[in-house]
Amino acid sequence: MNKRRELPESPYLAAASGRKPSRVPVWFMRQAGRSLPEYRALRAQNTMMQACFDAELITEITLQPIRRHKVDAAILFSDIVVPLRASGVALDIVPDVGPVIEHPIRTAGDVATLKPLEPQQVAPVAEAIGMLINELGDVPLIGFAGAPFTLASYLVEGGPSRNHERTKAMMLGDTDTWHALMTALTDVTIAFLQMQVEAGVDAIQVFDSWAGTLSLADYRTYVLPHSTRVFAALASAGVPMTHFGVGTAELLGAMSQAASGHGAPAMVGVDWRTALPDAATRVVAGTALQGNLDPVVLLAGWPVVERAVRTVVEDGRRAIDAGAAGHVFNLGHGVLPATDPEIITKVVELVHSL
Ligand code: 1CP
Repeated sequence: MNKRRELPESPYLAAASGRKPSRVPVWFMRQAGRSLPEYRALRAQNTMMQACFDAELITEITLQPIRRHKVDAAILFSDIVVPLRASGVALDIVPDVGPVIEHPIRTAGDVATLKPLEPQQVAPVAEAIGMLINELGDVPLIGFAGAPFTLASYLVEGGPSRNHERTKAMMLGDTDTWHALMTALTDVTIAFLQMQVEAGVDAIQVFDSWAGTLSLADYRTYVLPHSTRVFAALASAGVPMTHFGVGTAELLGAMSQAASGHGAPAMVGVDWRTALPDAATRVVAGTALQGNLDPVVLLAGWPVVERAVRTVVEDGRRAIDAGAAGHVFNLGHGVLPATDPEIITKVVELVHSL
């Protein structure tokens, strides 16, 4: 049994589930975090990893953008590498860099050192979810995890990377090790998401941020079966499931296939390179779309922002006319640290007024 709430009025849950929302829902990837002075103040006293394993801090940082921007969904404050760290991988999140892995995973022997995630290793995250669903009222809480490919890219490269070259070299040149790594990471992702669903999150999003580095053929061969297993394992919860990546114009069909057909509502995240009505023709019928304002637009001054926001909302309506099950307004990728939080608040007000 889980503790899931019924939120029939939530515009986010309606749009993500193919029902008609009372208004266009809006939230922002990376809405919690570095664009907010109240976040920077908390982080000045705690490392990222301390924050990610402290239920009170997770709760407070998750709520900060809800109080400020009145968005239609909260996203759990955590990171895609949290379940890896919890299951015993030596890693840190380094300021202004991102995840750094102490011993990169490059051989079959390295893969064999990876251990399954036990739910009690992420107990503070479960505790925070329990506190959040009490605090959030009728705002839904989105849980998340990294998709196996994007997790693999950090483990194999040892940190952030531009070309993902060691990752792709293993994938293409040592396929047995690759599939063993992807299988282990798929298990970790499923365990992390199952814990979140049991703790009460109202929706989940799987971040395959760097999948866009792959050709469609390679994505289908080396990634799709593993990502499909993630969604298939989570579907029985019945919560909307979103699959997101950047630079995925050619992969939208395959990524929606991974998330669809398991019996739970499916949504695909679209970046700014693909117009929403075009994305609607690429995804599996019955899929909702999320996106797709270029995050850089938020740095270009209000007149530019206003025009671009109106275009995305209109494109969302045209996407629904073209067959999309719904539209959730978001950015095409995360909020950039330099973004003025007041612009974000104004975007929320504008989307809600349209
Ligand atoms: O305060 C700091 O210095 C840490 C900055 C930071 C924050 C606030 C990192 C390091 N992670 C996070 C939180 C985070 N990460 C959230 C919750 C906040 C929110 O969304 O409101 C989420 C959903 C993530 C997910 C995440 N982490 C992704 C997928 C989403 C995306 O943006 O593509 C990825 C790729 C990461 C890795 C990561 N963690 C942190 C950084 C800077 C990065 C990216 C590094 C890189 O460029 O490869």
